[in-house]
Amino acid sequence: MFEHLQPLPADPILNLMVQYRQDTNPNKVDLGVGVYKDEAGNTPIMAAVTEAEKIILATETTKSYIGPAGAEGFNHHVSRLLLGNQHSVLSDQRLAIAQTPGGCGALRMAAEFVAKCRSDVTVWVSTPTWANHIPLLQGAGLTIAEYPYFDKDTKGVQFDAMMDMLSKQTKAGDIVLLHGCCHNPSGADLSREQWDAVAALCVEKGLMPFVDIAYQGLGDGLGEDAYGLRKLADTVPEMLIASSCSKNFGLYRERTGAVMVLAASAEQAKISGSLLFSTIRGHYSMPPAHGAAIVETILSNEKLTQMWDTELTEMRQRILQLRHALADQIAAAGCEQSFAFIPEQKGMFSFLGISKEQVARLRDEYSIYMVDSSRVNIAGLNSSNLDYVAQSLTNVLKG
Ligand code: PLP
Ligand code: TYF
Repeated sequence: MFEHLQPLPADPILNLMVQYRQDTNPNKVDLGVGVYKDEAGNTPIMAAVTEAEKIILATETTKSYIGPAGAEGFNHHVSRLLLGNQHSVLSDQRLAIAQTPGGCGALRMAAEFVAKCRSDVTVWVSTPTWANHIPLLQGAGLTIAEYPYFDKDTKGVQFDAMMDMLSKQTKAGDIVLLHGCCHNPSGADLSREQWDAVAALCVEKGLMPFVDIAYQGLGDGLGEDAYGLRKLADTVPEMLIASSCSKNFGLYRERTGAVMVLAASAEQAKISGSLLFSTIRGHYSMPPAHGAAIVETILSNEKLTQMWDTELTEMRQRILQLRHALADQIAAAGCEQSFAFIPEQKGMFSFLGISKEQVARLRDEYSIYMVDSSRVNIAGLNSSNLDYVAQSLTNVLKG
């Protein structure tokens, strides 16, 4: 049965973690996998999470099964965190929602759900997009096409080319995958006016938006980062959302996320929910409980919500400071190339815009790790390694 199998390549991002761990250089710097790090280079458990865990430990009475939709309280709070408390989608009961194992689980369940609705659908993804989007969507049998997104020259969004492609090459019923905020891997986000235009185009062309939001609160703020998602939910009749609590609650390994289907009516939302839950049953039956219990405990308690919000704000501000500091330090190191675009971008990632060979030199000669595309995790920088990174990059760019 297994003799004919050939080894497959490892996840290029997760594999960087392994390489980094094996490196014995005391100056090594990890700018690879997208996890938040503090000034000491640690990925801490948020204080609000620890407090919530104490409450859960003291009050939990059962570990009995829960069901494919997961915890109702978690779903209630997460839908409000994303859509806002007053959204008409909620009062009109046009939402079907399920707690999922992380944003990946949400993406895959949304894809499987779509494949059951219509197998001939095309999902349009940005060029580039998060590498995992491709296997998660293709694994459900969906066809993928790409729309232009990141502009290597301006370091922003090629918005005219994106709109041109989406208006001319798509057909009604096609799905457009959009990063809700903090685009992974480029850090280049749509402006509010651009979100408005995308929403109008979706209505005009009958396209269904599918928003992947994994960094809410790490760009401009919790509400600010949901602008595009809320605008779409205000505008279009149907929409999909995959959300993740991995980054903004620091719950990575607890696998906590949610999938949402916004339907045209309450009746269709109910039927969509039944299809979604049946899809989940066919994959993993029901999600793990602990991460969602933490999020529910935080968001249902005013004091803990405040504590979490304060901590998340500190994380966001630290990333922004690092963005400025990196651009400034590279300039101070005498680099001819400008990196002034870095503070303009959002969230954890930016492309340095250097070649694969230069990325390899930084890794092999300086023990600085980043994804081959030159994507860096800004949160991996701190005051002890910033100078070293800026100087090493400048050396490599000098040739
Ligand atoms: N979507 C994007 C764009 C991501 O970067 C990530 C990774 O963190 C996810 C979704 C889902 O992550 P997780 O499954 O860890 O919640
Ligand atoms: O892009 C990143 O680094 C994060 C973390 O299979 C991640 O989104 C990377 C790879 C993966 C799952 C999560």
